[in-house]
Amino acid sequence: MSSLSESSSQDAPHLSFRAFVQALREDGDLVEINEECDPHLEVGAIIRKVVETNERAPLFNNLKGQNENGLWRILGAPNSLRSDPMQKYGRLARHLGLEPTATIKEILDKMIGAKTAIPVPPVSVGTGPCKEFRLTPDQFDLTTLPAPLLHQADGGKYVQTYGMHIVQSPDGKWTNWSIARAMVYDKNHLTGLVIQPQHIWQIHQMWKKEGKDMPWALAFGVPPAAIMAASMPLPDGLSEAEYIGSLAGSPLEVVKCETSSLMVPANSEIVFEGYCSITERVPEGPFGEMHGYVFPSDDKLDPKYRVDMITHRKDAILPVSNCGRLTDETHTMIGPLAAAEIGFLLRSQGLPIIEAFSPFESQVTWVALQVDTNKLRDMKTTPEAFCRNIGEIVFNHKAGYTIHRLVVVGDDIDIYNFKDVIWAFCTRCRPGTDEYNFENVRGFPLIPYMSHGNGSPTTGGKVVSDCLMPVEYTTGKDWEAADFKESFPADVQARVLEMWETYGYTE
Ligand SMILES: Cc1cc2nc3c(=O)[nH]c(=O)nc-3n(C[C@H](O)[C@H](O)[C@H](O)COP(=O)(O)O)c2cc1C
Ligand SMILES: [Mn+2]
Repeated sequence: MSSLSESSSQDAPHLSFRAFVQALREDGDLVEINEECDPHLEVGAIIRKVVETNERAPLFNNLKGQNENGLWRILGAPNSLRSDPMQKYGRLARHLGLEPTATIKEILDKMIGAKTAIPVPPVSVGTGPCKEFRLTPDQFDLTTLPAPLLHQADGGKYVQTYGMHIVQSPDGKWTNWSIARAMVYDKNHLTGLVIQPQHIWQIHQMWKKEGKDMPWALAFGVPPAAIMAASMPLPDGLSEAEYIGSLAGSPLEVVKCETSSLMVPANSEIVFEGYCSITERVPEGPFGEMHGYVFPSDDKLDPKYRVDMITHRKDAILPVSNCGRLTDETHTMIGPLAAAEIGFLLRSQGLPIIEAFSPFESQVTWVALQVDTNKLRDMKTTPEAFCRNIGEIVFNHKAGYTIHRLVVVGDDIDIYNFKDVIWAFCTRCRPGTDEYNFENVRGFPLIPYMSHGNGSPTTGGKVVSDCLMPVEYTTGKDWEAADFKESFPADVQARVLEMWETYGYTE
């Protein structure tokens, strides 16, 4: 058994949230704020301004309402973008033990690569840093701890925006780790989203059938590799903990909860333990959401969580994602990770999809699919059959839940470059003729045109936009782009580049 603060094999930034914060500090990607900040809107406003300008992540060391053991500090924007174009995805890369210059393709390839690796299950350790302090309900009050009010119209203090829910099927065979938001309800309760078809919802349904409340833990400041997996729509029945072991290259250390048999990452910053009710629902939201809106008059009920125990590290750090307009964790993670899973799904069904990405400019409601057009021609298919097939597969699968438009493009389009994607969409996809609508599939109610639009909030509203030209299905590309790269012979291009500065241009 290791002592509480002894160093372990888990000290790499992608395996320890504390080490991750240190890596951001060393990368010059952290602003430590030692002035007292108010979790009532001030912290939220700072994080919002940070993510809207790709600024460095704020570490709030001194929060109004912090207790004597430093419960808690806040790290804002834990997985947003960097302004340096060479390190745009540096924070995501640090989550996975990659160099901060990694491209988004390298990051997503790493996430996908773990899918075919041999699972490495977590190892159970006797204790860990998350057990330094232990608080029973008479020793904490969630309403006075510094949970942030993130947007002025939010219906509560969203303490849970970047923590990981840990729940298990009643037969103990499936342990799911996932992010879903939750706010403070009263001194020892939370309420949060448990929505179909998410795995936390699926497991909640199983407990409902058993007639028992669902044992639950919520771990904040978990190993960064774990939070990436917790945000990816991995297959039903797959325990994220095993996936992370193969992703990280070593097993993750977990430790038993004080009040249940659930296991939590041993070096978590903070752990809430308790139950999620199968009967009681209380008002939750509204919340400033990932598509960039809050509807102040929204009112709905969501399950109530009871917190029976809090354990935490000294000077614990609560990670906070303040979602809304671009670019925050709900964009850098939800869209790209779903896209990666969608690409994998289509390839596993034999479809010639090279790459998949969700452009941020679509507020991550689109996924662009790059087609290998040589293989497409070998299929001797038609636009309608091909696009209908893609839509049927993706829109009837959980991985496609949040995505409402699939933009199918040829191999001349760089799907990571929105300028390319929107060019193909605007010039190759004829409105009406080249679009295949899906009205009998599950929709994503969080999108404003669903929840507050003209149709059903939960069904339909999805489309496959075919940006392949008809010849790409038959004889191949018959055009040249009217641009520098495709409309000039190589020797002319080379001379122009060579002479560029002599002409009087810089760079
Ligand atoms: C910052 C952040 C916040 C999220 N909030 C929610 C949420 O409130 N509700 C939800 O169902 N999914 C939310 N997600 C998306 C889920 O984590 C994602 O769909 C994941 O695949 C769910 O896990 P599961 O596949 O095990 O069900 C969020 C993701 C991130 C990165
Ligand atoms: Mn899952």
